[in-house]
Amino acid sequence: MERKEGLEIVKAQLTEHRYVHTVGVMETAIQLAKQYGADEKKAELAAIFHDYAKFRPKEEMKQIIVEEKMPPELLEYNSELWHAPVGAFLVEKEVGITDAEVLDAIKYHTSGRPGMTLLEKVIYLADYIEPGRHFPGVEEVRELAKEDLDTALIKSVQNTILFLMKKNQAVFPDTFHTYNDLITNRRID
Ligand code: DGI
Ligand code: FE
Ligand code: FE
Repeated sequence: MERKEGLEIVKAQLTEHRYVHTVGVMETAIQLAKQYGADEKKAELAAIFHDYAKFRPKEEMKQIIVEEKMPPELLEYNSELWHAPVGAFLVEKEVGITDAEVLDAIKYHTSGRPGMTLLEKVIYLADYIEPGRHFPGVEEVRELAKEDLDTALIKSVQNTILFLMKKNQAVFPDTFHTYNDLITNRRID
């Protein structure tokens, strides 16, 4: 699919703000893919569609999680987590994207998972550091991303866990598992 067509499809699903975010993720993902040797076209496609389901009604997402036998524990955690696996399902069904690597990058863009692929890491990180993001710590992760993908990823997962804990929110187990997997396989000092 061409970039223009993908962006038109996704624009209809999103608010203007979320669409601008999506374009930022796309540009950042292509740049990271170039830098770290991931497939640039797959990075572009996954980035364009990563938040496709962001504004679906909660009831619709809940129904898809149940009917498609997605992990039921998703329903016990923040509904913000749902748009990632539901998005992967819907872009296959409604848009006709079938590339499993692209679909997984969409599916795991919020929580990550142990053993993330290069493409999954690129999309997770691009979502975190795209130019429209302005939260504390993002600049540090942008700097780390220039040097080392895993180091930047570890910092962004740490920041996410700390952010949730400071707000007394539950942390989805896959988010911890992602952190443990990355930190076990690489030390940062
Ligand atoms: O969709 P975006 O806003 O671009 O970014 P995202 O897909 O990374 O979603 C971020 C939201 O998801 C944010 O509100 C925090 C929430 N979130 C991310 N990881 C976890 C989480 N919520 C819980 N409860 N547990 C998590 O591990
Ligand atoms: Fe998202
Ligand atoms: Fe996003």
